[in-house]
Amino acid sequence: MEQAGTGQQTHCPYCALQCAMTVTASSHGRNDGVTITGREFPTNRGGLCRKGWSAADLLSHPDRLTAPLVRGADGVLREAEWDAVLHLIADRVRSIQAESGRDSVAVFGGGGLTNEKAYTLGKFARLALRTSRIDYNGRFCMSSAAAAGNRAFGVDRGLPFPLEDLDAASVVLLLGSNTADTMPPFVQHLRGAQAAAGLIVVDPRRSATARLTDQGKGVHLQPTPGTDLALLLGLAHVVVAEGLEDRRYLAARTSGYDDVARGLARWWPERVQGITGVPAAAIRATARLLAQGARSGAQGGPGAYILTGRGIEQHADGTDTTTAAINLALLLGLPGTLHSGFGTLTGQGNGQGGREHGQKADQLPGYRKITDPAARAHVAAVWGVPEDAIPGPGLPAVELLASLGRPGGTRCLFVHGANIAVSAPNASTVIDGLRSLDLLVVSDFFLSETAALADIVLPVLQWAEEEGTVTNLEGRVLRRRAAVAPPPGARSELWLMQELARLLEAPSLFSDDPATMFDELARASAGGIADYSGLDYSVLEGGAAAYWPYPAGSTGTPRLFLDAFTHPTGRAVLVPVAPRSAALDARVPAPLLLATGRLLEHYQSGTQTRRVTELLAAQPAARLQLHPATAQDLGIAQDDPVVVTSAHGEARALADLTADIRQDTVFLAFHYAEAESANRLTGGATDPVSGMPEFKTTPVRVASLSTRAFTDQLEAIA
Ligand SMILES: Nc1nc2c(c(=O)[nH]1)N[C@H]1C(S)=C(S)[C@@H](COP(=O)(O)OP(=O)(O)OC[C@H]3O[C@@H](n4cnc5c(=O)[nH]c(N)nc54)[C@H](O)[C@@H]3O)O[C@H]1N2
Ligand SMILES: Nc1nc2c(c(=O)[nH]1)N[C@H]1C(S)=C(S)[C@@H](COP(=O)(O)OP(=O)(O)OC[C@H]3O[C@@H](n4cnc5c(=O)[nH]c(N)nc54)[C@H](O)[C@@H]3O)O[C@H]1N2
Ligand code: SF4
Ligand SMILES: [Mo]
Repeated sequence: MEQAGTGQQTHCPYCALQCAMTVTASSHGRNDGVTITGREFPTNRGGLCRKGWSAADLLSHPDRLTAPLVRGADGVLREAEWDAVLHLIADRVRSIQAESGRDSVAVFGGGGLTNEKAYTLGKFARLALRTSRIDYNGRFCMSSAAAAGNRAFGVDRGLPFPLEDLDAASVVLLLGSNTADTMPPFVQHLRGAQAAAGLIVVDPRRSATARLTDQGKGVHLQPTPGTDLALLLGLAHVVVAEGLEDRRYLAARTSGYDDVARGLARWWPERVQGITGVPAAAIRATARLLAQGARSGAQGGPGAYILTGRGIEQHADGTDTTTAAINLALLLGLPGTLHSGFGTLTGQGNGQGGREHGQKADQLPGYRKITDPAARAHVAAVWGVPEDAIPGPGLPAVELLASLGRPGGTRCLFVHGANIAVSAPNASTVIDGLRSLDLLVVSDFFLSETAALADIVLPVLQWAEEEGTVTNLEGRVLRRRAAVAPPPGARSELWLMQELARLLEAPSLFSDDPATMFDELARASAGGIADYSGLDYSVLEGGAAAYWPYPAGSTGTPRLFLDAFTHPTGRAVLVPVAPRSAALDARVPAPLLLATGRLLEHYQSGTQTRRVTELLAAQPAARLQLHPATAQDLGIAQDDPVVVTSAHGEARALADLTADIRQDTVFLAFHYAEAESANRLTGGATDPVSGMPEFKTTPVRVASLSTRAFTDQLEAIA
């Protein structure tokens, strides 16, 4: 650890941009006066957002958990000794499994965990708990993009090129992504496209990112939520109908063109306008703009990029919608070229690495499939166990959460790095499920809403208190460094997994040394898709630009696909997709459509940012964005308390009238808990391929609280 007073070079605790920062501890006292400064790095270029600047508050926060908590018979959580608590957990796990089988114990992980922790958690579930049931919050985040990327390219690395490549682009299409709020320093990389009048933003709201297109810098398309698939088919229709596709590229580098082109015939712009509300002329103009950028890129000039965010992915048809975006990119010849490309913007701090090393239900380290005999044999050899010691595939997140407390379902759950009581869909049902468990063990550094429901809470280390690696949105592996001393009483997650594994007599190595677990991860990933086997802490220490795959003897892969795609044929696959008619019908007599998402000032379930004074002061309460015309119809004025009701529940918020949103759409951020929780409204529908919940389009009714009280009275009288 660094001496007090000298800066430690590390990266931000929050999102996948992983901005580089220097954290300097004060020379007196623990963590008081820790300072954070932005550091020069190709992704953030010295910039940080408000969350990054204020992240030091997390380190010295009075709410910090510093001793394990155990719920007594009276229902109260009380401090206890580590040793006793770990024995208690091991005993309870053994007795629950003896009664109800190994799969009655489950694990829920997170995309914010370092690579070392995510890898160890997957191993801990399979070899110490001996359960198949592990999944994580990335299912709610990157799963649709991952499924679409795997299907088209044979690999899922969010950006298959360094972020700096975007700087030279003349056209960038951002689909359902609000980076101006969700990754503010990223916006620097859009300046080239803005200067060329080529920034295209697709969002039902005139978001901060959509406003970057103002003053002739580009185009904002504002479709009805959940209609992006039709919009993308419309854009692709124009490309094919006007002969704008890159025929040479399609013939040399792809398969599946004929089927997809045939299916596009039905999606002429006027029809698409009827579904999406985006004018046919704008669809044609956008397709031509993209094609112009693509042609320029193919000739070595400034090219075109298509990028997706959660706005188009977090739907029950998110995989097909992302596939439609990839098809459009392939028709234009963008992926796997030097001046153009396709990518998806990963969300959580280790959202990329966290989805590669085995905390997914169907996965082993190195992005291997748990059902693949060769993968199982390789990992079993690294772990030093017989292959049949590794369980088969478990349940994806939504199914896992639905199994909580059910007869024959899950009786015990370990949560590491997720606040599912706030962030999972249909949160009220999830909370009931958590309450009905025989044993809920939550590891966190704050008493999150999920931890508050636990039988046992384990206080762990955070970000600037421990060593580890994360893989940023570009697929680049970075060192996170310890900069301050942890509070006495809190312990590292690697340590507690090591101790529990020993008590549960796990047949393999569990070490609390991050470098040791990284080296094992590297070996386990060797020969896999996400191969880290050429990396270790000393390589990363040297500042190597470590883009995976990074097999032993290589220097990594900043740009994937330049020679070939990852499928055995070397070709990318165009997959025919179309809206399921049910999905379109469901929207027809639509009341209002609720879209959910993020604010600049808060992070995710808000466990961290609602505790930072400056951020809470800026956004203290849930606000429902709605159009003034809609508000007038409903008799709602600015700042009125409103109640939002869906088929799944209701939530409260303050009305925020803005002409920046469609009249048929309302928007609520999901950073708040309890009565203000957006996920009381979202339901259980999931994407059939990825298991992604429908977060972005929920039919709702909105009423002012006073009107609502009046109708309730009427109903009571009737
Ligand atoms: N400030 C902040 N930054 C964050 C996070 C955070 O919580 N707070 N979280 C991080 C994480 S984990 C993630 S995944 C990323 C997410 O980053 P983004 O994907 O940028 O974030 P969202 O706000 O979820 O959604 C983006 C936009 O999608 C729009 N949208 C909603 N429905 C639709 C639709 O049907 N179609 C289209 N085209 N657009 C739609 C919303 O209006 C919103 O502006 O952000 C990361 N960065
Ligand atoms: N309605 C709606 N819901 C959504 C979304 C949406 O757009 N709309 N977005 C979804 C998306 S994209 C995401 S990524 C999820 C995120 O949802 P969550 O998983 O709830 O995200 P966080 O709030 O980051 O929760 C992380 C928790 O783990 C703790 N933590 C942080 N680091 C560590 C660590 O290293 N170890 C341990 N043990 N704990 C740690 C934090 O204090 C916090 O309590 O939400 C999803 N939910
Ligand atoms: S953009 Fe993301 S990584 Fe950068 S400072 Fe903000 S939260 Fe941190
Ligand atoms: Mo996310």
